[in-house]
Amino acid sequence: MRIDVVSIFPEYLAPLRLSLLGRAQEDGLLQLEVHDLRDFAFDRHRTVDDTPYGGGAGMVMKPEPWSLALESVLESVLAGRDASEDKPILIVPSPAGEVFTQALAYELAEEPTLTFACGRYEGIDERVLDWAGERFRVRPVSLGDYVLNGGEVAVMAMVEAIGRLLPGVVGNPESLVEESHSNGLLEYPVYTKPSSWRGHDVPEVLLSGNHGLIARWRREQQLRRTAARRPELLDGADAAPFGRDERAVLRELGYDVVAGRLVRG
Ligand code: JCK
Repeated sequence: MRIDVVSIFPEYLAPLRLSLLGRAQEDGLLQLEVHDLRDFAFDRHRTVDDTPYGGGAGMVMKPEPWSLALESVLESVLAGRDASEDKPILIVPSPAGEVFTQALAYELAEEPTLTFACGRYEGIDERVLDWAGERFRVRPVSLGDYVLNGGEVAVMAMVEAIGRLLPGVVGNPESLVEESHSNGLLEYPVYTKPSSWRGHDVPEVLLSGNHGLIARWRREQQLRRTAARRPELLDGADAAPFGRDERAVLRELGYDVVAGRLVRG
């Protein structure tokens, strides 16, 4: 996969050259190209922002440098794509985008190229997205419901989540297979040696060697954690996957089964 990122802080993306994704680039599995938006601003001060029409606080990113930067990226991206393919994807991190999820990471990992446009200030002049829509499949995407200072941190998170799904990037692909079969619950807790540490013991069942019992205990932990930390993940969930023991735990946690769905009592 080829990934292009446009930013006024290209150095911000440097950590994407480290670790797992750094290795993926050395192995030719991932091509990462980071571009400086200011290289496409040609006035004396290489200006990329201006005051907002309609008033209000802060500054807005000017459209012209963005169009020149994206045209430049598009030229190299299209050179490496089949003419038969769809338009390439342009991801625009935005607090007003659809929320980035693992499902979206899987979807985007299928693409041959991804382009990311990192805004700063109060964001990018909206006309850039309209204009880009004629050349790209534009996806405004939010990392989550909190406010960042720009798109760079969101791109780091998204590129890491997508990059680790590319074939050959994760050393032990079994962990990816396990993940893809994950049941919509939070993870169970994990432990390693020593079995007793500063007065805290590993749960006995994990030392028992009884794999059936361990599997049941882990599922119960998943249910308890999900009910405590993310109860909305259980609301309306299909009850079919939960067996007798699990339904007993769910009842204890305040859930009932109504018409085959979990509901909080
Ligand atoms: C891209 C500029 C900064 C800060 C105005 C926001 C009410 C607008 C993001 N999950 C995420 N949170 N924030 C971003 C993100 C922030 C960005 C840019 C992404 C470009 N900024 C900024 C404040 C505002 N308000 C809420 C008004 C932009 C992602 N992905």
